[in-house]
Amino acid sequence: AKFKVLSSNIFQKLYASIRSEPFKIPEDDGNDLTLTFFNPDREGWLLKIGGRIKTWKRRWFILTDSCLYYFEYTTDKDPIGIIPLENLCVRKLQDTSKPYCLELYNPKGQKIKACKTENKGRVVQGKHQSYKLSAGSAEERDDWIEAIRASITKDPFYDLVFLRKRKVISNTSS
Ligand code: 4IP
Repeated sequence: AKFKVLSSNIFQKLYASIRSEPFKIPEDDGNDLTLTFFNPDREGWLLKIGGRIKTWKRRWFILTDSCLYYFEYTTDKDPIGIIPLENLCVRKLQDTSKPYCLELYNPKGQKIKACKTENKGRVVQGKHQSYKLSAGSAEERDDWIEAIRASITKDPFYDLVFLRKRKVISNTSS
């Protein structure tokens, strides 16, 4: 009998609480990237040359979750472009027009998969064969290269595949 009293009391409380504050699915339109950029691996200004039209633009870059995002202003919420770093490589580059260059490229020689928002707000595919970037100093360039490399290899899938490969190798060799 005691149990009954207790449980009906709990149900009454539950009922009252749901009545006063109904269950609601939290509002989220899936477009809020604030959390994505909360604790990046690295961020800073870099110059970037265009894909087809070769103009240098100063852009704010954020490296996080194996992706490189670039913005016009540091305070912008939405990036102009997003470059997933999966399957890409990064290297130092000598360029005649800008100092301290680095390049993101696809070792298979294919065009880089990326997306960007055009002036009118339309999202289109990137048109870069490679991304050529210029840092403010040799040190910054080297730090970017290091951070990008670390971010690429931090990919959980990469680790998973790496571990499996190692397992296969150790199984076949024993
Ligand atoms: C643009 O040149 C900018 O450099 C763009 O950079 C670049 O897009 C365009 O490349 C290039 O044509 P103009 O502004 O002189 O027209 P941003 O988008 O940072 O402003 P990317 O793809 O580098 O973002 P193409 O490939 O779209 O022509």
